Parts: sequence; C-alpha cells; structure tokens
Amino acid sequence: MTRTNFIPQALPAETEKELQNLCHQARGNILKMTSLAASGHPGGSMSSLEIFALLWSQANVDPAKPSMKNRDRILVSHGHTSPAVYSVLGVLNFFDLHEAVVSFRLAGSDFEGHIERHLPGIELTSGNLGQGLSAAIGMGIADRSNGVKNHIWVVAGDGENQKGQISEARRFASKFMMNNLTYIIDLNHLQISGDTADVMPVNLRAEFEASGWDVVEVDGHNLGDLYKTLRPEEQKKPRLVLARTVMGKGVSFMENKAGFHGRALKKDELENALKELSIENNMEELAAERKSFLKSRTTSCREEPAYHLMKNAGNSITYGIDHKGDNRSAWGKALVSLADANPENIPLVFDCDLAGSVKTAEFAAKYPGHFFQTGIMEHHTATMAGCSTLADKVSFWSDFGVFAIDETFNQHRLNDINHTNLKVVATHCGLDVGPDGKTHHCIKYVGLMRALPNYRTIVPADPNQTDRAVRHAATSPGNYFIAMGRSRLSTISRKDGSVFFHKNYEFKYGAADQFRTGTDVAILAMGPTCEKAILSAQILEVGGISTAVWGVSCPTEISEEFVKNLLQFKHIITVEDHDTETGLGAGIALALSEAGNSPPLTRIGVTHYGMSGDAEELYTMQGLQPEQIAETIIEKLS
Ligand SMILES: Cc1ncc(C[n+]2csc(CCOP(=O)(O)OP(=O)(O)O)c2C)c(N)n1
Repeated sequence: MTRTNFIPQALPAETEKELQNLCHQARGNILKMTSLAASGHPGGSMSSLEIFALLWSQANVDPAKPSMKNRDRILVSHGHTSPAVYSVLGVLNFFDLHEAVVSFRLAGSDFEGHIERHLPGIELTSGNLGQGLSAAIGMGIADRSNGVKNHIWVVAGDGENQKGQISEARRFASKFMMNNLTYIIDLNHLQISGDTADVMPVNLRAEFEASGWDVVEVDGHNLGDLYKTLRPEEQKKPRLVLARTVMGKGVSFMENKAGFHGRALKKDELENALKELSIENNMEELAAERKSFLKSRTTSCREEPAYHLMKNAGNSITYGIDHKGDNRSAWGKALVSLADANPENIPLVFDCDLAGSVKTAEFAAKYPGHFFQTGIMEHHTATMAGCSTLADKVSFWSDFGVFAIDETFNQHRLNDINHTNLKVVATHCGLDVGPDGKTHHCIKYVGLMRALPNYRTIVPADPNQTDRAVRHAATSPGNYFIAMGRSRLSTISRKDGSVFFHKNYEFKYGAADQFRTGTDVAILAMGPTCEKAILSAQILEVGGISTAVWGVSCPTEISEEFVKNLLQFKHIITVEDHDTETGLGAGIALALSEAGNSPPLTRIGVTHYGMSGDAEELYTMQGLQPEQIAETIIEKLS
C-alpha cells in the first residue's frame, strides 16, 4: 500500500481500494480473535476501524522504524478497541497478524486485551478511559520542545468523553496552542449501558468550541472523507473531529447494538457474520493453533524503554551546619542548578497553581519556555507530565503531596504501567503542613507509592540530602517520588558536629544512613523525624541506653542486609510523620517478619487524621517529640 504521508490533497483511488480491502479483512479478524478469546470488544473496534486504518497507513510512521524520532504520533485512548488496532497494524507489517489473531488475550501472548505500548506502532498502553488526550498532549509538548515537527492524532470513544480529565486536557491544548493536534471521537452514540445521550449527555461540539477548539464532522467510515478531514494542514487551533460511525459496522445484526460493545460472537453468530462478510471460516484451525500457542513471554513488559536522562548532575549545593532551611527550597535550587548544567536538555516542569509554595517559581522565571502552568488540573497534569517523558524529555511535576499522589493515584498507576520517567516532587507532606489541617496532611504516600512497582520513593532527611536526591532522580531512569514537608529543618550532623551529607556525599537509592551508632536499641526515622530521632537518642544515652539511629530515606526499598543488621538490637523503633499502618513502620514490620527472629518493634507515627494547628503541636499530639519518643522507648524496654 502506498503511504502518502498525507501529501496529496485527496486519497489516491488505488490506495482507497486497498484500504477498503484491508478494513474488510480486518472486520473478519476482529470477530475471529474476539470469538477465539471468548471476550473483548468487537462493537467499538468495528466502528473505529476505518479511522485506524487510514491513520496508520498514511501518517509518517514506519513499521521498520517504529521509534523513529520525527514520526507522527497516533494514540488510541479507548484501548478496548485492541482487536481493530491489532488487525490494522498486523496487515501493515508492524507485527505478525496471524499471531495476534490466534493469541489475543492469551496469557503469555503479546496481544493483551487492551493495547500495549511494547508493541511496535503503539504509543500508549491504554484502557483507563479518559487519559489518552492528556498523554498525547504530553508527548506533543515534549516533541515541540525537542524541535520535532509532526502531527498528533488521538482517537477516543464518545462515551469516554463523559470523563472530566478530558475537559482539563482540552483547556490545556488550547492554552498552549497545540496546533498540530487532532482529537477524533468515534461517535457511534453507544456505550456499555446503551445510548450515550441517555447514560450521560455531553454536548461535545459546544464544549470543545467553548474551550477554543475547531470542530468538524465527518462520516467515520468514508475513507476518502476521513483522509481530507484528518489530513494535517495549517491549523490555528487544536481540532476535534466528530467521526459519525456505526457500532458493529459491517455485520447487519451487530450494527447499532450496544450489546456488542463488549461481547464476542457465539459460534453460530460468528458463522453468520463471516458468511455475510464472505470471509473464510477457519475457526477450527485457529482454535487448534491457539491451544498449542507457545508463550513468548512471562513478564508484563517486554523490555525497559530507552529512558531519556539528564547527563549532568550539576554542582551539588551543601548547606552548612548552622543552616536551618526547608527541603522544598533545596529542591527549587537543585532544579535550577540542574537546568543550568544541562542547557541542551532542560527539563519540562509542571505546576498546578502552587509554584511559589513548591519552589519552582525561580525555575519558571529563568526558563519560562520549559515551565507549564496547568492550573488546578492535577489529573491531566499527572498523565501529561508522565507521558511527556515517553518522548525524550525529563520532566518534573511538583505539587503538594495530597494532590501529587492521593488525588491522582490512578494516573500514576497508568504512568507506572507505561514505564514513564517522571520525577514527582511532593512538598507539604505529613502533619508538617500544620494549620491547613487534615485535608492537606499527606500521610499515606509511602503506602500508595509502595503499591506502584515502577516508582521509587525518596523522603530526604534534610536540605543536603534533598539536593542530592533531586540530582540522583534527574540522572537516573524511571519514575521517582520525592516527598518533603514544609518546615525548616536542621542540617543533619555527625556526632562530632560535622555535616552528615557532606560535599562529597552521593545519594544511593536504597541505602539507609546511620546517623548514630549504639548497641541497645535502633531508631529508624524518615524525613523530618530524623532530626527528632537524633535528639531522642541523646536523651536515651544520658539515661544509659545505647541508641543507634538510621535515616531511612527509601522506605519502599528496604534491603535484606540492612534488616539483618537490625536483628542484634533489643528493640527497634520506627519514627515517622506518616501513617504507621502504611508507612515506614509497616514496611519494616514486614521486612523483619520475613527475616525471622526479630526483636520487638514499636511504630511511632501518625495514628489518626491530624487537625489544624502548629506542626510542632501536632507532633506533640501524636507523640513525635524527642522526649516523647525517648519516654516510649524507656517504657517499652522496662
Ligand atoms: C475510567 C474507566 N471507567 C470505566 C471503564 C469501563 N469501560 C470500558 S469501555 C466502557 C464504555 C466506553 O464507551 P465508548 O467510549 O463509547 O466506547 P465504545 O462503546 O464506542 O467502544 C466502559 C465504561 C474504563 N475502561 N475506564
């Protein structure tokens, strides 16, 4: 088939014929693969089919070089239309079509129920509806920042557009003039529960026009018309294409029936459908092949993506022993220093209306072209920032803890699944937020992040460790979540009074930091409680209790070796400005019980929602002051 790259004004007649044939065969394959799997979504697959076929056959994408730098991007937000995506990409030689048909949804197959980005041609693993537009925008601004000139198409379902995150995304696209973006809605008017207008009416045209988009309509099954409408041309605004389609298109008894949204055809239905399409029924052979299909993989990700990293960690900043500063200021300074040190590779930084508080304002003033003010649109921002890193950028998103993680957990989960490379810097974590009260106390973040295997979590003890942790994250692959409070902290010192995280200190992910040595009890502290743990050790020493203190900056990565070391103590105490049920204490409890023969453990931390008040008073209320920690330990030892 001729790939036009959309250069001619109209789709050449020959190509249109070939595409019609492709779509016809694909209809058969959609039905066969879903029936073989006895599950899947044939209805929407058949309505989106011509859109997929046209885009992947005509845009600037290359099955031989699926990751080429200047490619156009085609994203599918309604990932349940995987049968259509596989049927199109298979014919276009992105991968083996026969294998896709035979092994669809089979454990060990590459062809999962919802599309996966480990397959050539697929930009995004999707399936959580409503996130595809944000993902595409993230890739689009990263491409723009890298000087790539391309076009980006995103295809979505119409029911899907009930989702709120899409409103956030379309505002962002308009504000940042994404004039190379086309969003195509498969307007088949049906979703699982029936007519979209009955389930939840949305005036798509009015809503997008009100957000500053151009809106056009097209017959979504007419390849010639689709070509003209989807063809990139001088756009002044982002463009919405409402593609009028028919669910189940091509098989008379399936057309316009919501029941076929997510149900495979039964044997007799399939026979009738294939007859109507005049397509060979070879289901017996295919079923036999499926039975003997050799699993090609056992893990859920075929290979680690080629992460884009900052090369130069810059000159670290060391804060002196008399310095009393907040970690968030150290983060803001490290960010500017990293950007200064990497002029060819300045990161993208996203803010949700809190730049002054989260300390990205200095970066914003110095690098305005790399700073994105996204307003109070955290769901969109989490996805967009994450997916911008899939297009050769390092990106930071800084926000208050409760918005950076609690608010947006599922967006991070999709980032996690997509192996993004996002660095989330969450300030205002813990009771340390103080007077803003319980809605703003982020006290569950360790537990939430522990649930995401492809995010690393760091809770630095002081501004020096913050500085190095930020540089480490920028120059290391994968997602990071760096959590910090709001208040000023003392510089952590050695017993001799020198700076603990000194100028030659380098952050090593997973390493615990031993602040004090001792033989009776071990206190493990995290973040702002490190300073308090050291003070309580001093009190205990006076009372004759020899106390070791460690800072555990990586609470979701506790090494066996470290835990083995703890078994020699009479008692272990964890201290954290975090919920003890899900935080450091919980992680240590698990690690100790796995090690066996563990000494008793006492978890000191947040045990109930805090209230509004001075942070130090809130700590007192939860027994987190040095004297209280020491008292608890004495009580436990007696
Ligand atoms: C966030 C989210 N909520 C719910 C679902 C479950 N779900 C899968 S498909 C679907 C209906 C989608 O309707 P539409 O976008 O119109 O797609 P079509 O019916 O055309 O295939 C729902 C609710 C999901 N995948 N993601």
